[in-house]
Amino acid sequence: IEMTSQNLAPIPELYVSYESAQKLKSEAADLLSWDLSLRQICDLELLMNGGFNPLKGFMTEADYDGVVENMRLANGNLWPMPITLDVAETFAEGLEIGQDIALRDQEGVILATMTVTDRWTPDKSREAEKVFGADDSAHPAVNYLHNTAGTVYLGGPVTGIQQPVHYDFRGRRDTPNELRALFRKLGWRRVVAFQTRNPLHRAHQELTFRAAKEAQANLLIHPVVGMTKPGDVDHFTRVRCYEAVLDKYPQATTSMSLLNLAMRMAGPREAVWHGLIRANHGCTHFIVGRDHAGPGKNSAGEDFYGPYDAQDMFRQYKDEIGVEMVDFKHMVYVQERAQYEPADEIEDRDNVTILNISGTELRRRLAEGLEIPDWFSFPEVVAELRRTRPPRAKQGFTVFFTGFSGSGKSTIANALMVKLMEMGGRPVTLLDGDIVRKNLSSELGFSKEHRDLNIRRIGYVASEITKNGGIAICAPIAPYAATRRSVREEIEEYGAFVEVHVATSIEECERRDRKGLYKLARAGKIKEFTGISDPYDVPENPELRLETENVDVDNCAHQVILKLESLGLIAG
Ligand code: PPS
Repeated sequence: IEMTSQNLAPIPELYVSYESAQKLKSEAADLLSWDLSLRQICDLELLMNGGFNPLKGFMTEADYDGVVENMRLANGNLWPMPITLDVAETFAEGLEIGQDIALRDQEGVILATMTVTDRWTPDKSREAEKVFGADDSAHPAVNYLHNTAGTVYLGGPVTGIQQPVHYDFRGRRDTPNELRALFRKLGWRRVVAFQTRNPLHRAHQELTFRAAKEAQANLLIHPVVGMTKPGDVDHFTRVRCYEAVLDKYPQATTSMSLLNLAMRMAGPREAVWHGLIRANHGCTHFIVGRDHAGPGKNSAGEDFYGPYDAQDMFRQYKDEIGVEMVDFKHMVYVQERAQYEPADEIEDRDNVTILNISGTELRRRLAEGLEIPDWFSFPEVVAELRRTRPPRAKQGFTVFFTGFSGSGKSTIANALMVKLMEMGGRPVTLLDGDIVRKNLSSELGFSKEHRDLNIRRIGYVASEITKNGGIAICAPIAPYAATRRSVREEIEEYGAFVEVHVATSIEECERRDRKGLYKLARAGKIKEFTGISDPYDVPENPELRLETENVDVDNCAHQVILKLESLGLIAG
């Protein structure tokens, strides 16, 4: 593909002029407002700036159906990913078709208006099956679909008022038209884009450099800074790493721009989507690697997609995507020759030593403070990673007890706290069920909504403590698996989450009945009582399961300490 002057011409944006925007902004004070989620803000930004061209707004039902079923908009255009405005049912109910609503960021700043032409309740299981390949909540986007996204979708054209505000790396963010203008100015006629959500090490630098050489193109490092896979290295750290790596390319061949995309980890469909987005950003080539945008393992422990499914699908639609695929050469280090080589082109294979450090191994070495060799990465990158990922014994973490009322959670949690305080080193906070209900959640009852809210509050406080290097011990009932999982994800961004199931049986709890609550529950005097008249999802894979019958408290707390030691969270 050779870029013509035509495809570096500006692409359509959804913004109105400055004057119209001012007018719209004041008129919008009377409109019903929807406060956008973080993911919706990412989507809206790319809708408005043309990154999602040809979309003109959040999808209508007809576009959504086409996209879900066969990756095509109602007009036949290729588009693999639903871009929908999911809202709460209560919000949707109050709307009339044809009505304009204001779309606001999380501080209330109005970013756009939308004319609601469509409102429907999607079949989320169908969406999961068709778009992500399985209705399995181990997939981060399926989990989001079922547990975070609203139940009703709204569709309709968007009128852009202003870009979402970013205070970080402002000089590194470009709209599609800004990149097109840059390429025009630099005279870059062929540009190969590299999509990434991970820090770049030597192998990436080698492969992107080779890809650019092969395509006789300039290189655009185009990392995602919107939303990536839960647990990824935060984008602040990554951008500092990318900046260090930029210096390693021959001068003036390579540029970097940050993309505020919310990834879905949809493998093959995602690769096609990424290609369309890069075409909009003025690129001519796109690198697709092994397991592109892979979501990891499904709940049966198998990969969601085959390693080369993304490349196959990209090839299938290549004429419509508008960028040419450069398939990723898996690069490995050949010790005897002290250089990186494509894994499938190694000469004299039987007589050389091939070295490789997987992502998992890298995380392990960071967590344990072990050596990361020079052949693997750049010293500047390793230094950045060590700054954000200190060894585990210096990071904050959360111990999250869950179990029935009267199972012994609080007692064990208290004993654990005292033992940790005896050891010293990090501040410890106990967020016991009863304490939280007094200080944070005094207005809440025991409905599903209220319990979820209660656990989310605990999770929020624990994540802040973990982020700041402390130890949070939580001891609520926390009966719902999905809520526990979302708390886990929130905390794992900053440190370890150690789930401890206090597995005392309901019969034993009732027999002990320390607070006399079971008696009241049996008599119907307490409604929605966990284990009696309300559900409890038994944790499937807790880090530790404690049997408390015939085991004393000290021993239970000691088992937790041993677990923490084996996880490297406290020095042995
Ligand atoms: S939850 O579900 O996680 O929000 O519950 P939690 O905040 O841990 O609160 C549980 C304590 O509240 C008392 N209690 C009840 N528990 C369960 N179901 C009902 N309906 C209920 N009503 C009051 C009970 O004493 C729990 O304390 P623990 O420490 O768990 O025994």
